[in-house]
Amino acid sequence: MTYQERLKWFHEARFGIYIHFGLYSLLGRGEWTMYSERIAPKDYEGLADRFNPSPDAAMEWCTLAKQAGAKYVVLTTRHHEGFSLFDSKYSDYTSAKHGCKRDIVREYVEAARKCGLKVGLYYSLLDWRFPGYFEPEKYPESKTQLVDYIHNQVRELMTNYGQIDLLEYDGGWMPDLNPDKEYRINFWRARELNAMVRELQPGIIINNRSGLEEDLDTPEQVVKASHPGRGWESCMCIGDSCCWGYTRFNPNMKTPEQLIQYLVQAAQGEGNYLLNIGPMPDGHVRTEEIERLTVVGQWLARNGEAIRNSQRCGLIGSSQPGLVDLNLQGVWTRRGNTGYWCIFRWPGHTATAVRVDARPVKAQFLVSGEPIDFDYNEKTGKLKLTGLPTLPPDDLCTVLKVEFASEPKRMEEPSPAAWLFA
Ligand code: FHN
Repeated sequence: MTYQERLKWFHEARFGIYIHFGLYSLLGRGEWTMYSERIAPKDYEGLADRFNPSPDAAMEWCTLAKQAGAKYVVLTTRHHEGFSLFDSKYSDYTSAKHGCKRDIVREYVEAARKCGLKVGLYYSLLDWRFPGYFEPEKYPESKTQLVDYIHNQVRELMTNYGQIDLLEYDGGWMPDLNPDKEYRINFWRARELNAMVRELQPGIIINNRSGLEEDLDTPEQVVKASHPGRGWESCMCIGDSCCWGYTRFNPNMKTPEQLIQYLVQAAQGEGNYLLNIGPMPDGHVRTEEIERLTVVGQWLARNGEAIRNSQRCGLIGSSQPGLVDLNLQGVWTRRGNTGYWCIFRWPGHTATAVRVDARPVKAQFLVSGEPIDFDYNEKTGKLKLTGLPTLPPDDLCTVLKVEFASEPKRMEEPSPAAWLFA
């Protein structure tokens, strides 16, 4: 299978839901609590016996993801705290042996498949319980134990749950943030690890957080396109950036408008948006998150054509690195010769695009199909969509679909000041 073939579903999807759930969820202060508060394992591990998510939690996450218009989900099977949400021969510190005594990963994988979602598993390489992670030279045995342990657990995840579509490593950095990539790769024996994963799951997509580039770049809390041809996915919290796991007081929840803008920006760069939820201690999703995801899903149901399988668009407003041109209204996505102008800041009666190097043949509102009049000056490249309503038809983001005679590109200007005399 070629790289393009493996990534086909991923590009079609453009939108996924991340789920951070673990013992930290019981504390309500985010997933880094154990480390940030330096809670020793002996004092932390007691949480495991209180871990008892509702039996329908996994189905609730997946139903919500589907309702949000996501095409895949990614669950933290084991975060940095080290508690596994799956049954493991290599650890008793799991949801199968404590508290609810259930294999949450199995419930999740089954729920995702029932909902028709692609299955992603998150797995943290680092585990704060091992001194050998923090001080490998002082605790070499612990370091070896940790690395053997993660190889064994990843093998279990890749063997026991049928087809896994996406593996998202995390926590591959060194505690001193040593930037030497080769050191990290050797520390985790990442080449061997990923070769094993690919043998067990030939179609899988693997992210870049084991130190190896693999298939996907994964910028965090920002939307940042990789070079053309390379798969990428921006992951983001709904609330504050340190709150992936349930954070009871989480004041800065993004609005649905903001979430949709991030999704559109990812789509315009031919990338994906992985939006996180942090279920509550009982596994249910908080109302603030349900409400936002529902609105995003309603918008996507109407405007998905502009997002799924999107390609980069060379028009202004399409984030060409190094260029200062801005389109103030919104951004363009593209499929073939069709441009989708996703307008966040409604301009009123006329929407003007400049430096358009392709002849428009048809313009319409994406949702209603209602035609839009346009005026195009082939010489200057100015395109005006006219007769628009005073108020935006969609408060969240209105999409204007423009079919061009060829792939829409940015027109070269004879000189930077030429437009002053046009
Ligand atoms: O430390 C983690 C964090 O808790 C969260 O899981 C994110 C999600 O991508 N990754 C790490 C930071 O890069």
